[in-house]
Amino acid sequence: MKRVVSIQDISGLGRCSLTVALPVISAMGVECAIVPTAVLSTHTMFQNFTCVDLTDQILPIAAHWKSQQIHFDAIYTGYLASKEQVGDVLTFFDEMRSDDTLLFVDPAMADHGKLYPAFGPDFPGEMAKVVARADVTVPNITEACLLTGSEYREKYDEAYIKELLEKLVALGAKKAILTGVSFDENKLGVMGYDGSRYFSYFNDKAPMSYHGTGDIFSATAVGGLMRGMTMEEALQLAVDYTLQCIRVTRSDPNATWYGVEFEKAIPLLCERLKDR
Ligand code: PXL
Repeated sequence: MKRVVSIQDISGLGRCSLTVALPVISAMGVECAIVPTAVLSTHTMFQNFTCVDLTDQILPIAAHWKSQQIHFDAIYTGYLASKEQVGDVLTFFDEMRSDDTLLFVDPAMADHGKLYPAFGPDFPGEMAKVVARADVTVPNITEACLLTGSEYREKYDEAYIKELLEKLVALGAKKAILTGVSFDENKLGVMGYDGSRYFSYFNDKAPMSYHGTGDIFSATAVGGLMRGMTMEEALQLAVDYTLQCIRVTRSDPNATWYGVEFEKAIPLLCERLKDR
């Protein structure tokens, strides 16, 4: 069985970061080890959330695992608790990465044109150092703009997206995938670039956006890659599963007011992986 380690926060209530990565990656038949970057009561869009930063645990955890000769097939990073943490995450890469370890970086820090509330304006510059090391990075358009110092636009064309992708690859990422891309009001998906070729995949656009769906997308893409899918297959599955999570949530009149009910859509993941 492949083994991933996911480095991101655990928000105790609500479906995001590790409370999504763990169940989704496990359901895909891949082991998911974790390094929690912080423990929060909820994600940071809630008022008065609690937060304990675990920066001081990252390197001791790496040292212990190294002493046990633990091998990871992928290191998947998401929400980091502070800019001070970035240096330790980079050291974690140096310590724990083998030649065959995939570095998957979701620079989760912003959406809809704005940084998340816990971060100051200097955070994107620090996150860019993590992105620079990535084999695969999956920012949304807001994050890509902040990482590359580009102007954020709500309305755009393919040339704008391609330019963002080229700038992300110029930062050092081997493959860049922009999420939440839409060239047609009824379609939403991803566009990627590996330094020589562009690729894209779109499915239906749901009428509402939900918090935490970026984390569902990333966890699914990591799981798919670990199960031997090509990048394009893994991205297709990630787009389709994320959409299905939104659909099952919307179809339930008693849906909770927060997060998507990804649990109900897990059968889709199993179905799409059954012949692998
Ligand atoms: O889903 C991204 C995310 C993860 N973790 C925390 C967050 C957010 C987005 O707001 O606040 C703590």
